[in-house]
Amino acid sequence: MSSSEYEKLIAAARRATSVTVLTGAGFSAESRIPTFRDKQTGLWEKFDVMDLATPQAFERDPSLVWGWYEWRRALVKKAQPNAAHRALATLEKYVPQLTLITQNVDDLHERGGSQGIIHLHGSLERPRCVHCEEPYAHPEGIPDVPQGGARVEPPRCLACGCRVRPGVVWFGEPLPELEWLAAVTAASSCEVFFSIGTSSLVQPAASLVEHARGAGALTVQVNLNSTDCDMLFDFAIQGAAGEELPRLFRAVWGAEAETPRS
Ligand code: BV8
Ligand code: ZN
Repeated sequence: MSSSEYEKLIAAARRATSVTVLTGAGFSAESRIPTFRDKQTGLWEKFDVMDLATPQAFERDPSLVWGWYEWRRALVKKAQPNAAHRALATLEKYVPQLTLITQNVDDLHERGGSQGIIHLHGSLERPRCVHCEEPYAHPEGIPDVPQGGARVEPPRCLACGCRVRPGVVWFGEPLPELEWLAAVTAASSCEVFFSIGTSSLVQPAASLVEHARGAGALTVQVNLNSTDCDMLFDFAIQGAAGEELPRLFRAVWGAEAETPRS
């Protein structure tokens, strides 16, 4: 993006009092959490995400799928929120109406200090019974899954004895209604819509930018690479979220991200 373009973005965004942000797996990449586009490693190397993140996969091989989620949960537990998480959390103090919508199932936005996060695709921290939907509480501590991954037998529901499943939205499953409604409302009523760290390939989350455009919002994409949806955005900043967000939020709102609490 040219410097004059960047100045235009700063001037336009500065007037905004309502901002909606959609984040994807790229937001957690600088916390060393692999994205969906990254090649899988270890036991998962020969599986496509689509072969693991579906109800059919869990039905077919519950230990393989539960092991993959426990391996991912261990990665998140060992990870720290990055500069992008902190910059976004700080922005809440500068923008009167800031809504954060995430496709991510990790809790790094929460641990980075953001509030009131809309999780469109569920959370690793909310497993539930596959049959009676009874919530299940993970045991304390970091799941003990070997580096290369392993099959792990899912725990059993304390209420009915059926298997516990990850609390995420799998491909082919509907998004949680209230969260989706809140996300569409926030995208359709903001002055600036940011889409950060997402390949914009997964629906219906990727359609939120259309709702924002339809409502006349200024649309901004921040992504390490260009995506197939670049042309849907008024501004497309190519760079790492951990570098671009602190820079942009400082330039627009004078937002200074706090130094990480030790
Ligand atoms: C639905 C939870 C309907 C699980 C996820 C056939 C049947 C049914 C549905 C469909 C179908 N065909 C298509 C669909 C729709 C389907 C879909 O979109 N498929 C895609 C593959 C085409 N959608 C669904 O199935 C949805 N449900 O449609 O239901 C319905 C209605 C009523 C009744 C029944 C059914 C459900 C979709 C949710 C799937 N679950 N996650 C889990 O996590 O395991 S999606 C998963 O992908 C994650 O949430 C992830 O966040 C999300 C999207 O990926 P991204 O976040 O964009 O991550 P990605 O790796 O792709 O990209 C990372 C980006 O970051 C890259 O662009 C990279 O350049 C950038 N980046 C990297 N580093 C950085 C960076 N950017 C900035 N800074 C950096 N440092
Ligand atoms: Zn149950």
